[in-house]
Amino acid sequence: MKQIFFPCGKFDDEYSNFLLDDCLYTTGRACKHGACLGSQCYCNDGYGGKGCDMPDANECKYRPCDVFGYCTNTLGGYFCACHEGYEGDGATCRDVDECKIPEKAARCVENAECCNLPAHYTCKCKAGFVGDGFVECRGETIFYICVLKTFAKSTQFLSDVDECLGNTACGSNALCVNTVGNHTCECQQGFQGNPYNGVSQ
Ligand SMILES: [Ca+2]
Ligand SMILES: [Ca+2]
Repeated sequence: MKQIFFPCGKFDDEYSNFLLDDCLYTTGRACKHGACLGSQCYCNDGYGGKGCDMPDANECKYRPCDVFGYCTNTLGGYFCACHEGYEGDGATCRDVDECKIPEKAARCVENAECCNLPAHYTCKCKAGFVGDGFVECRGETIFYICVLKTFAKSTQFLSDVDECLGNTACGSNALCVNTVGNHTCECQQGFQGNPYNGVSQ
């Protein structure tokens, strides 16, 4: 409520009206059949107009609009409109299929697909791609290859045979060295020849 200066401590009916009805002070119009809150007159049921001084039915209380719409009461009538993301006359509202609107669908990057949702939409990466759909959808292929390579290596390691355990892997007098998945044959110091066939001093 606004501060009012009372000359000579006067407090007559005119001033008391200002105090009781802030709307009268701020807008110059009394809030006749309603409640004044923050300089706005909120009308009692059955009244309308800025000062709530006109008879008006609030049709909105009968919820005449679609569940996805909203109602605005007006003096002598009302109107319906749809919430954002819906289209129609308010009495009937249906979801907007943003994927059919070229400029919205174009926000989906390469390898993403547009998915319509109630009230909005999203961009989703296609199978085999990861990302948020709006900034990027990168391929998962490289990742898979790395995993497969690691898996193959570990499998190879686990299944490695130590050929050197048998005495037939290298030629006679040669040195056998086991490796992952294979082996090599080398000459011992002071020996000559092909270590795979046999060496001699
Ligand atoms: Ca009305
Ligand atoms: Ca939608």
